[in-house]
Formats: sequence, structure tokens, C-alpha cells
Amino acid sequence: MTSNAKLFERAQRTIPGGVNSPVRAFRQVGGIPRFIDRAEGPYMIDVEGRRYIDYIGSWGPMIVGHAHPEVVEAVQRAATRSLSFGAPTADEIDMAEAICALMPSVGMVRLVSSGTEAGMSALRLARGFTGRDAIVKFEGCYHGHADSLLVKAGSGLLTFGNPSSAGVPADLAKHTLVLEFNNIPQIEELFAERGHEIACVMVEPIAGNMNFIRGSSAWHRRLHELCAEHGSLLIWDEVMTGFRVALGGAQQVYGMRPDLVVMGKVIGGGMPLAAFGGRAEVMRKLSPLGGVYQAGTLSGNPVAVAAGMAQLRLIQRTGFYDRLAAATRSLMQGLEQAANRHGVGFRTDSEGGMFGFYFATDLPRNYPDIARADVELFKRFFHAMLDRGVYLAPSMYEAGFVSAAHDEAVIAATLAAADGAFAELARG
Ligand code: KE4
Repeated sequence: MTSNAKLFERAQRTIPGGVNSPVRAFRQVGGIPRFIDRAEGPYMIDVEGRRYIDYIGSWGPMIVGHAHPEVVEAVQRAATRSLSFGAPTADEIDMAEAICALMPSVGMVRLVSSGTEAGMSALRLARGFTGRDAIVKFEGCYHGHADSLLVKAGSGLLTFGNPSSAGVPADLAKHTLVLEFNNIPQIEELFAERGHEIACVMVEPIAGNMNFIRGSSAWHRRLHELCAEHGSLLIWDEVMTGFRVALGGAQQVYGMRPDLVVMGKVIGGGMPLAAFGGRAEVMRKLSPLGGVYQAGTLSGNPVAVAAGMAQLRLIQRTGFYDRLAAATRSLMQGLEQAANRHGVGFRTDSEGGMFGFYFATDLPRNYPDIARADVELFKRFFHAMLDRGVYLAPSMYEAGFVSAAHDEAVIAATLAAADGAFAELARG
């Protein structure tokens, strides 16, 4: 019988850190990562047969729950017709039309294989469309691991305390201007000085890579105004929030339309599929029409598109997001009540099926705020919940995700585990 420890030891011999994506290594929380054997509905089962209630959902994609029969069947059906053609298919048009119909700002869209590829491509398109080099991002936001975007980024970079990555040439990083999330004076000052140089502002409308931090409506409106005034493009990175916080993503929540939007996760149904899209006049700058090159062997892969389309059909069912948001709010309220019962300082926030919780007394508004939260308490809570069969994100700088499969009984079981975990924290 194998074990998580044995697999982790073996994995580290041939895979750097034993994982294919750093945040999976449990480095912030310590301990042995769980090697997952299978998953169904709201549950993941590890190689030792332990079952966990899953609040990672593959970092967002698994919004209808694991191994949903309609998604699995769509993949099986597509696979029998071969896995890839490298030629256009009718299903890709169906997906493009579905995204354009669901995302208010998207007039044209291109499918790619990862959120990183989508963000990198949107960035190059903004630079090509405007003829400018400078880009603006915000401390704690993560937009994938393209060089220009690994400057004071979030997610795994924050988890390991190195906000910028080695290997990014200074000559490139100098074009990335990093400001504070939710800070209006800063962005006004920058545009006043350098607005004519700025190709784009890229932002997570609700930041999910430094836990869960809402961009204020006033700040988002100001970003939009300044970009319009100075001929810069506003890019909303909705890889995490898209089809997660609402059917129309954060654009629906805020009632705003960026020039370009980056998407991923939910639209792939768990398969490698992401997208970027926006104003048609901008998108037409892309090869083969325009001078901005972008390509991909497996872009619009038929099996991934089949999974994504099956999931998009499921999330459009009546009441899907009402039920998802209600389950998430119920979980958040229950966690806060449990923490209060045991005298632990604890706050939560959520939108749709995405949430954050903080060992702090106030809701964070930016990266310095979340960096002040009690990471030691977080680590102890993480393991206390894992020991009780609840799998939370193994980093204080990540958001959490609820699926349609997290029914009342699953939420109740989570809250029962949380009561024990908070009691354990209170005992010190
Ligand atoms: P991918 O290249 O990982 O598909 O997407 C990059 C990306 C882009 N934009 C946003 C807002 C994202 O959240 C992500 C990826 N999110 C992380 C979780 N924080 C993926 C998990 C991981 O890196 O293993």
C-alpha cells in the first residue's frame, strides 16, 4: 500500500519540489502534500483512501463538482473522434459564441491552453495595439507566469515570500509598473506623469491571488476613466472570477466593461483551456489579420472544448449561481460564528462561489493588509481542518472555491470540522 509520504519522497527525485505547480507543495503550511487518487462531487480521495471535502476545486475550474457525468461523458465522446486535429472545428465556434454571449465586454475571443498564455497574449496585444511598452499591474495580483507579469505578483510568489521571480531581465521588468491595489491617488499620479507611455492596466477585479480582496467600485471606475483618457487598454484578468463570481463574471458584478478580458479555469471544465477576448477592433490586430503574433498547437483543443461546453451548459441552468452563492455565504457565516464561539479573531468575504477568510479583525484592502494577517494561526487552522477531512488552500494567499456539489450536508460537515479546529486553536 503506497502512502502520501512515499509518493512525495519519490516525486522529489524527478520533479522539482515533487510538484508540477509550486503552490501544491504545502511549503507555506508545512507537512506532506496529499496525492489525489480520484475525486467525485465535493470530495477528493487521496492515495491512502482518505476523503476530503474539497475547497480548492483545482483552483477554480471544478464549479459543478468533480467527475460530473455530463462533463465526463462529453470528454469521452469527443475523445473517440481523436484528441486533436490542428485544424478548425465547429465546436470552437460554439464556444466562442457562448463566451461572447456570456461576457458583456467580449466581441471577439481566441482560445488558448492556460491562463498564463491568455494573459501573456492579451499583454502583447495591448502593446501591439497601442505601440507602447509600459504596463501597469498591482502588488499581490497574479496573472500567470509570463516574464512581464512576474513582478510583485501574488499566488505562489507570495506564498514563498519572493514577490518577483528570478530569471526576469531587468530590461523587461522595468516596463512593468506596480502600484498598490485599491489606491486611487497612486494611479492618478502615475497617469498624470506617464499616461502616454502606458499600453495597458491589467488587474484582477477581485484579487484571488492574495487571498480574496475586492477592488472598490470607485477604484475600478477610476482605472477605466484614466485608461480611456490616455489611450491605454484596461484588461480585466477574470481567469479566476470569470463564470465563478457570477455567470457574467466580475463584469456582471461591477457593471463594467474592460477593453480586454482574460479567462480560464471554469471555461475548461478542468481541461487545459483558457481564452482572451474583448473589443473586436483590438482583437483584429491578432495574426493572421494583424501584426500581433499569437499561436498554439492545442489552442481550442476539441476534447477541452467539449469539457468546457458541457460545463458552460450546466452553469447556465436556472438558479445555479443563486444556489452557489447561498451555499458559500452559509459556509462563511458558519465559519465566523464558530470562530466567535471560540474567541478567535476571524473574518470572511465571498462573491458567488469564491471566498476568502482572514485571521484578522478587518477585511483586507490590499497586499500589506493581508500580509499582516496571522499566518501562524492560518497554518494551524489549515492542518486542523485537513486532519478533520477538509481540504483548504495550503496558502494564506489563495482564495477558496465552492461547487454546486457542496450541498447543505457538506457545508454542515465542514462547519462541524471547523468547530473542532477553532477549539483546537483556542486551546493554543
Ligand atoms: P494558469 O496559467 O495557472 O492556467 O493561469 C494563471 C492565472 C492567471 N490569472 C489568474 C487571476 C489566476 O488566478 C491564475 C492562476 N491561479 C493559480 C491559483 N492562484 C493557479 C494555481 C497554480 O498556480 O497552481
